[in-house]
Formats: sequence, structure tokens, C-alpha cells
Amino acid sequence: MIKIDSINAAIITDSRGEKTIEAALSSGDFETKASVPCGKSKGENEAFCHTVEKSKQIISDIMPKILAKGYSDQNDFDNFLLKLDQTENKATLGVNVMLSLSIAFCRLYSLINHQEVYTTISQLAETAPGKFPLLFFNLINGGLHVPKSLFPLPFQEYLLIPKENSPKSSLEKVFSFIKILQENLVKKGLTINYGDEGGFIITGENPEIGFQSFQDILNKEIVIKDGFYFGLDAAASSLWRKEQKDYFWNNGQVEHSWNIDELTNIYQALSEKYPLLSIEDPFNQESWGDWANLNSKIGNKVWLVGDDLTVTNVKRIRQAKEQDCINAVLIKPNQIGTVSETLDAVKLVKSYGWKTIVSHRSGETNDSFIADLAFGVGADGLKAGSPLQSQRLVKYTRLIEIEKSLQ
Ligand code: 2PG
Ligand code: MG
Repeated sequence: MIKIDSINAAIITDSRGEKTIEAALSSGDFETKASVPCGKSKGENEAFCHTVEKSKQIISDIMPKILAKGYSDQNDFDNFLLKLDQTENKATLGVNVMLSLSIAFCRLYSLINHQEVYTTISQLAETAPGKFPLLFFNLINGGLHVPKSLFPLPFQEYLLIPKENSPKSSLEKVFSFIKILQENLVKKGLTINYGDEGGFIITGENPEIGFQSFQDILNKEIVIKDGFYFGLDAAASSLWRKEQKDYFWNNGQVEHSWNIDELTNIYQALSEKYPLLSIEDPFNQESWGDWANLNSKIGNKVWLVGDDLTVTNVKRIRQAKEQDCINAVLIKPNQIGTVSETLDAVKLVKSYGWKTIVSHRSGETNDSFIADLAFGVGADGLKAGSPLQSQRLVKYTRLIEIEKSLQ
């Protein structure tokens, strides 16, 4: 039984300079902390989030109830939070309160049991850790993660994925790649600007130019030619116009709109032209039929990843299965609320034989929990932004630390 002696909540700032919550728990000599991220291109069906001030207040309000009892394990603790909340979308406590406490508890349990956080996670998820995830580095930022005044590309993330199951060597490779990419952008006379996740901002006529700039490098640098996959997060819910039933983008000079067939063709063409491993959120979050259509066309060779579609929620993941929409799911703990519910989602995704990609949010803190989560569940991928931003790098270096400790 773990008895919690004290709880503290602090307001800290994230990578965007926005306020967020950090919770601290103590039990005897042990103290742990956890802070929570925040999304910008959020799915409509994500768990509810209170303001940080209210979240801090809620933590002090529920503290006596949490301190009044002991907890046998993570499920026991999370179930107590769920009982206090009583709502489906976490409207009472809010996701910041629940997740910061839940992760801090996971760390406390691990410390008390003298084990790594990823070991606790693997026990809960009934997985045998050993495999490292592929790393999905977001090197070119677009969409909602770039100020409108800079006329971003329509798609939110152009990801570079080293074909490596070693975090150390993946990171080395991506840093060399970033150096060349930056030099090339400077040669083209572009001012170097960064988006929310630390990737470069480029503007242009063609949504493909993100991948073209990757491919130019691979064509020239023969040594790394076959070393990388590409990934795309279209975050298409943010481009969707319900009334017109189309996807809309204004690049500063021209307004573009694509109907569903045109956008489907764009994805198909990208998957033929580039070493494309994954496409995330290709369509609006409620356009289930369009997803299923794309899945029937390219699902045999591309990971079609649900993010806003599935929101780490077992109900929506089940619906995606029934309608055959995807073959991979993005796992974001703060879309759902607790560590246990996150692991329920992972277990379900794995039972379908689908891929799992654990993910950060666009507003991040220095918390590296998702690295332990990815390794603990044996995720196929970890998406944590560009390593040029410290709040992202810390996730990758935690994986490297695990890798080293196991050698
Ligand atoms: C996404 C995420 C993280 P946000 O769409 O996958 O990259 O963005 O946190 O803004 O939802
Ligand atoms: Mg996404």
C-alpha cells in the first residue's frame, strides 16, 4: 500500500511560454514530480482541460481525499481519480490535474519499488520491454504550429524518421541531417524561423516542398540515401471546411482548396514518390468514410495514424476498427487523462495488430515520461518534435539513457 503524505501543485511555463501544471507527491523519503503538456491542434473529443489556476485550486481541494487512503498500484490510484471526477470527459477535475497526479504516482510507485518507470509501465501493459521505438523528428513545421503571418505550409508536420532502432544513432543521424537542411535553407535565401515544435518554417506554393527539401539531401548525400523514412502529420481537421466540404489553405498569394478526392490523390502520390512511412490525420476527425477509403488504397504500405480521430480513447479506437479506418494510433496521455487509461488504449491498439506511436504535444515541458512510456509498452514509434528544442530533446536523451543502461 502506498500512502501519500503530501501533494503540491506549481504553475510552470512550457515551450511556448504558456502556463502549465507541475504536481509533486511525497511518501516517506520519496518525492516525485510530473508536469503536463498542452496541444494546440487539439481533437474535439479530447478530455477537458481547466485553466492552470483552476487546476491548481482543484489539486488543493481534492488533496485531503487523496491523502485519506492508501493505494495498492497505479490502477487503484487512477480509479480513485476517476471516481472523484465522475464524468466521461474529465470535466470535473480536468486532464491537467488527473495526468500530473497520475504520472507523479507512477514515478512514486517505481521509486518505492526500486524499479525504472518503464518497468512499472511494462508490468501494467503486460509487455516485455526491449525494443526501442523509431524516432519521428518533426523538422519542418506548418499549419497551426506556425504564426499565420508567416504563411505556413498547409500540413502541420514533415517528419524525418531514421531507419534505426537505436535512439543514440538516430539522434546523431538527425543532427547531421538538420545541419545540412539548415545550410540548404540559408543558401536559398530563406530566413531561419522555427515553429512551435522546433522545426523550420518554410513557405511556398506546393505542400510537397517539405519532403522535396528532405529528398534533395538524400539524393546528394549518398551515404545516408537509404537511411530515412518520411512521415506526415496533415492535421487535416484544421484545414476542413464543413459547409464547403473541402480542405482549405491560404499560402499568402493564392487560396487553395482540395475536395476529398483531390486530397486522397495527393496522399497517394506522396506515398509513391517518397519513402513515406506514415500519414497522420489525413482527414477531418469525423470523416470516418474518407479515412476508410484511403486505408483501402494505401493502408498496405503506409501507417495511417489516428490522432484527432482516435484521441487515445478506447471507444473511438474501437469505432476506427469497426470502420477499418486506420492501421496505427497516436498515443497521447493528455488526450485521455490517466496513465491506466493510456495503457488501456495501447493494449487495445496492440490487440488489433496496429502500430503505436507515443507522442508529445506542441506545448511541452521538460518531463520525459513519454520516453519511458514508449519503451515500456514497446511502441513502434516516439514522436517528440525537433531535437533543437530542449523540451523535445529531453525525451530522446531519456531513451538514450535507457539504451546505455541496458548495454
Ligand atoms: C499533433 C500534436 C503534436 P498538438 O497534432 O500530433 O505534434 O500537435 O499537440 O498541437 O495537438
Ligand atoms: Mg497530430
